Amino acid sequence: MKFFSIILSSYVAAVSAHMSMVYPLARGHPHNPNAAVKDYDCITAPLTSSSLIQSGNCARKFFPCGGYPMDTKITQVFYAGDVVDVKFWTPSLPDGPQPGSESASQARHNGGLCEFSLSYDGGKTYTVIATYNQTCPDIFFDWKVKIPDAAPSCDDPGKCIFSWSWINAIGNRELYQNCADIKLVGSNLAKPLPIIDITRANIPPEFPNIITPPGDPANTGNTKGSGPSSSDVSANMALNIGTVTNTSTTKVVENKKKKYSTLIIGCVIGGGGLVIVIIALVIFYMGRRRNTQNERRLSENSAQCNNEPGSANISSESKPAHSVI
Ligand SMILES: [Cu+2]
Repeated sequence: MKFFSIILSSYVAAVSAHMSMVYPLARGHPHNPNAAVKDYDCITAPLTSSSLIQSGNCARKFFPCGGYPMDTKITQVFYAGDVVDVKFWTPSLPDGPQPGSESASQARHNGGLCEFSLSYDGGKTYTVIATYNQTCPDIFFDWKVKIPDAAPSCDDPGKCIFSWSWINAIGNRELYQNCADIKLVGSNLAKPLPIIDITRANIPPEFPNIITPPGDPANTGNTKGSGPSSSDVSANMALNIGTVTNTSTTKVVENKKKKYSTLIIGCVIGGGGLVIVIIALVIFYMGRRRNTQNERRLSENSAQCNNEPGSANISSESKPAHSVI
């Protein structure tokens, strides 16, 4: 027994015993059958800044995703609207939580701030889809994360990522991140999710903000904590991120069509009306012209009549030129 515990303690000492995401399976995770590399020693280590060559015994872990290559095969498929029960793993309890192991160290640093996010571009931009304050992470609990109903599909290997990032409550100021390669089946009518960035801190000079989030109120240090708070769970489940452009778009298109057809009908009616008005004007003008011509002809005739002898002199004053001296 003593021998076993010596072996166990040396194993624990050899690895960087912090936390990692085991469901969904992260890139580089020793349990991930499709991991391009399996990092037994340092999957749980924090990210490091460019000013450091390595972190403890671990090689430098770049942002994003610790610099691990994408999985060789993408087999983890999630659907829009799914509630994912995220699970964590720590090398000090390699077989997961066991009865009686609640007081074992998970190196969870009394929790802190966990953010779960989706990235559609391989970890450049993020949409945080769930936040757990104070008590996360902890291998003894599942952490519910809802894939937004309006999440668009993502089937571009290496680009579609389910990310867990963590800022620890106690200990060195650190930022942890694990990324799972996933395929996402969503609505084809969904718009790209809005950018809701993860908290980028604690790795200067890349992320110079130094943040210490509040920790688990149970203050259990590295052992089992109080788990996800009901207020965090309900807030995460109530999130409604993104938009699906189904009925509203169709309606907009229909309305546009309606508008255009009304406009066309209006134009036709208007145009027809204009033609009728023009024809009426032409008829009216022709009629008037004819009347004028008739009148002129009549007056010419009557003038001729006046000049003839014996005819009644209607207005002798108006014709002085004709008076004979
Ligand atoms: Cu640590």
